[in-house]
Amino acid sequence: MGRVFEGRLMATEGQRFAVVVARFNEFFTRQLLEGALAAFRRHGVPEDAVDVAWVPGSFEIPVVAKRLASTGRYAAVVCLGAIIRGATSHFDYVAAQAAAGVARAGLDTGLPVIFGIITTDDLDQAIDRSGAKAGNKGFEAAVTAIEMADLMAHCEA
Ligand code: INI
Repeated sequence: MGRVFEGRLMATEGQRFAVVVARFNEFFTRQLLEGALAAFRRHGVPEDAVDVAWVPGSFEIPVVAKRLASTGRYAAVVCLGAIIRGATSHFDYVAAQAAAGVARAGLDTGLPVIFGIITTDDLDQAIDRSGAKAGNKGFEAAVTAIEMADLMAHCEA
């Protein structure tokens, strides 16, 4: 076997992270943000090494994520939002563009841009994913950011 690249779940000293969080459905996104900040804290990232940008809705996340990813200041960018299905097809447009935009922000900048946007059929599913039965997707997204940041640093060496 050749080399194996694997990211560790501990942040390296000096690494900074950015979080882009949507205000829409803030009841849930605040919980996701709390989860993400707890994950950073518990994996050795000092509080002042995490910058947070609030945007109006999940549709606006990608452009800000790309801007922050382009600064060269961060090891990874975490995107947090809550898109909850309603009576119209609006959900599908917002969810599709948010997902595609987050992926593009990562590919365009070469930085890990993590998809921590929950997309749910109803409020119950949103509750489950923002700190109840199914955990906290914000926490998971921050852990993914730490792992990806470390992996990318190893892939360069
Ligand atoms: N934005 C969300 O983050 N979640 C939603 O569930 C949502 N719905 O359902 O409408 C939502 N819409 C707003 C959207 O993200 C933009 O802010 C708006 O369209 C202006 O561009």
